[in-house]
Order: sequence, then C-alpha cells, then structure tokens
Amino acid sequence: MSYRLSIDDVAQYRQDGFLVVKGFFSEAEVGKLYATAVGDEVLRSNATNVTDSSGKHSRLSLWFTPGEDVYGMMLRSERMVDAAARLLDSDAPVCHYHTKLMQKEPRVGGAWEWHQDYGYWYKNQFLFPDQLVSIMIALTPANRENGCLQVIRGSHRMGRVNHGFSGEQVGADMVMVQHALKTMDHVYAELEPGDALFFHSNLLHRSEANLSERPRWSIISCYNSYGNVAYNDDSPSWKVPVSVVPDDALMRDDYGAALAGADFLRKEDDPALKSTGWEKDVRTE
Ligand SMILES: O=C(O)CCC(=O)C(=O)O
Repeated sequence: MSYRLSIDDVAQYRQDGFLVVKGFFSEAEVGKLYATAVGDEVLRSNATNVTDSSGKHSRLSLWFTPGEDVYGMMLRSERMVDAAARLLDSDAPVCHYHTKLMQKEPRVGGAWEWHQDYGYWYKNQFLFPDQLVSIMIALTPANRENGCLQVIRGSHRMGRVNHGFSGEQVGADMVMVQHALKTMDHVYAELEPGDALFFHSNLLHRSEANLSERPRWSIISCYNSYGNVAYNDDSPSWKVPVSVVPDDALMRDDYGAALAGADFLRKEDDPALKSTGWEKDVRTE
C-alpha cells in the first residue's frame, strides 16, 4: 500500500501549515505523469499565462472536474484523498476544488508573489480556510535555482492577511509579510519528482522566476470539505465528493492525456481575479 499520513505528520502540518512527504508517488508513477503532461495537447491548448509584477509569465492549465485521465487517477487516488481527509478540519467527505499543471519554463517561468491561497479564495467566498488544502506533486526537481516554492513556517496561524493586485496576481500585504519573515522561518521547499508538499490555504508562500536551464513542472490539487460553501463560485466541483479510485489506477494503460471537453479555467471567469475595490490600500511591493 502507498503511504498514508501518520498522526505525527498531521500534527506537523497543524503546527507548520505545511508538510513534505518524500516519494509520495513512485518514480514510475511520476514518470508517467510527467511524460503525459509534456505531450498533452489538451492541457497545452488550455494553458493560461499569468504575468508577474516584472512582466514574466508563468504558464498554468487549471481545471475543475476530475477526469478519466492520468491526472484524474492521481488526484482521485486513495492516497491523495485520504491525506486531504486527515488534514482538513472536518469529518465531511473530501471534494476537489481544482487542479493546476504548473509549467515554469527555463529562463522565462515567472515568479509568484507572496500570497495565501485564501487571499484568492476569500473572494470566492469560502467560509472556512481550515477546510481547504493544496497538495503539490513535483514532476521535475524543484530547487532554489529553478524557483521552488518558498513558505513561511507557521504563517497560516496569522489568519488571512489583506491582499491586493500585483501584476495579474493577487499579492499579500507586504507590511505583514515583512513582519512574518522577522518572526518565523523562511523555508525553501526543495522537492524531487514524486515528493508531495501539503499546504494550508492561509500559509504565506511565493516562488521566484525560473532563471535556470531546467523546467520546473508540478501539479497542484486543491481540496475542500463538503459543506464549506463557496458563495461566489459557479465552478462545479467544490461541492461534489471525490469519486475515489485505487492507488494503482494511475499506472493502468487505460488512462493517459486529458480529454477534450474538460472544464478549464478562463481567467475572465475567475472572481478572485476581478477587482472589487477592496485591494486599494494594500502594499504588495
Ligand atoms: O508553483 C509555483 O511556483 C507557485 C504556485 C502557487 O503559489 C500557488 O499555486 O498558489
């Protein structure tokens, strides 16, 4: 059986707001995921560029409903859903909010400003940030050179801080980020392919541009507890319990690239990216 989070893992996540599990997916599994993603025309044609404050682009493909493809077998797997269930602050079934294929290309992949995911998702009007968790699976090595994720240990316990716009992204109030950096550890979450990084929706995190010669690709699946209503979000899956599949489904030949017709994000439909005016007083630089 593949890895299941222990009581100590859960305690560490509650304390730090994140947790790294090495080798959560095997070399063969992550090899299949990466090879499929690199050649996936449906994901490529539905990718969106997100521009950072310096004008660099990060490419991502984001979809809502888990599919009958290799990514669906990953994000619906017992090991992923069981981990989310243990980390979410609820006994309700686990729903899938969305999954993103993050494609940070060599020399161009843009930065992500300091933010909390709940800085975005607050605008979707989810009520309970403890009932939202993200799981990043590294498809390539992620290190300081190619812009791995950086986190502030324990910052989820600050609650949500104000966010404003920074380029096309939502960025946290830098006054509070500077205070947090003086108070808590700044951690570079370096990962090998197959490693998992679990993080709380209020954890402050960022990443730098990929100025190296190597790509930095990962998949980030976000989960929500059933009953944590997003009052300003018409997307379909956050309220639907995940239909769980066995861990070994991912390796079956039946499952490959994304199927055309999946419900991908269009930037203009995202409430988190629409200005409502509340962000005007926030310093994000
Ligand atoms: O993958 C990255 O570099 C940043 C991703 C991120 O910050 C996010 O998805 O919230």
